[in-house]
Amino acid sequence: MSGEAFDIIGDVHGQAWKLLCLLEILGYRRIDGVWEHPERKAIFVGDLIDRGPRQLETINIVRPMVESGSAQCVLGNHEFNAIAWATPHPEEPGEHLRSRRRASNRAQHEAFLAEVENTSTHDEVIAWFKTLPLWLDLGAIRVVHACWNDAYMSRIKSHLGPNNTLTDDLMVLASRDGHWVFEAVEALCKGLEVILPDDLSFHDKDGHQRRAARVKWWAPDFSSLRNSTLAPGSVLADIPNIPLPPDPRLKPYEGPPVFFGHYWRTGSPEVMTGKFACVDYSAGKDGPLVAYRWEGESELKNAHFVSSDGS
Ligand SMILES: [Mn+2]
Repeated sequence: MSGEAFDIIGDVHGQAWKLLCLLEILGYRRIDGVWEHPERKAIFVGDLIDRGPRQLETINIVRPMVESGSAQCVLGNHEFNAIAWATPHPEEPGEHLRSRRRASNRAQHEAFLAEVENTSTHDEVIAWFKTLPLWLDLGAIRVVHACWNDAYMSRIKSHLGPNNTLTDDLMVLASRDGHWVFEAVEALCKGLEVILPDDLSFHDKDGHQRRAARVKWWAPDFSSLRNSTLAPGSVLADIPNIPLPPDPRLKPYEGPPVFFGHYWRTGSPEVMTGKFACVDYSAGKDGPLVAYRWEGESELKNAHFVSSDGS
């Protein structure tokens, strides 16, 4: 085996216990308070926080790994939202970049706030989130939270801080609905969506009605709206088998394998294609925490997934 070997770990969402079990299975050991592996590095795909029962413990496992060089971690939409929640709005006194007036915003962030609100730890954790890159391009593999998109990445790259981080100025623009920076960060951290035709809609996992569906941006082509859409089975059959409307955001991907999280997958872990692997299998709910053990291959394999349900 040449070069480095990586374990790409899915969205933890505060499930520290599942993470500890997974690190054990992967052969990591805790040395002077830091989990490390003699031959491998971990990469977290983001969404460390929200939902689960052990928010700070999760941070206190991952952050020392990142700071010691035993792991890297990209920014997930939940870390992005946490920064926006904590950042005063520059133009609207008393407001924040993510509105605290909306009950759903607080509800989504409640497990995290319950552990840190009104403590200095909150500020420290947010300051650390601001150091997380939007994506990692390691040459032989690439990692992003939700969607690899060369067009948005090349457009935003020159505005980013060191190590592909969001600057304070970009945080403001990324929180302004309709701004291109908002669109770019949404794409990378939440994926791409298309509006469904003919008034089709469905209810998502949180019960919200959706008129737009996530796109399988990893698809080899976009010739069928039904086959390139991540809608629930109940509505999928009603989505017509027509090509997607022309969309400059959607181009067949060229490059090394891409790892990502975000999609709350279920069932046994499988690569999307030999070039794409999602490592989010709903650990934030009742699913296992999943890792992909990468050993240098350019064609990803199902046999390389490792999971822990915390038992
Ligand atoms: Mn996510």
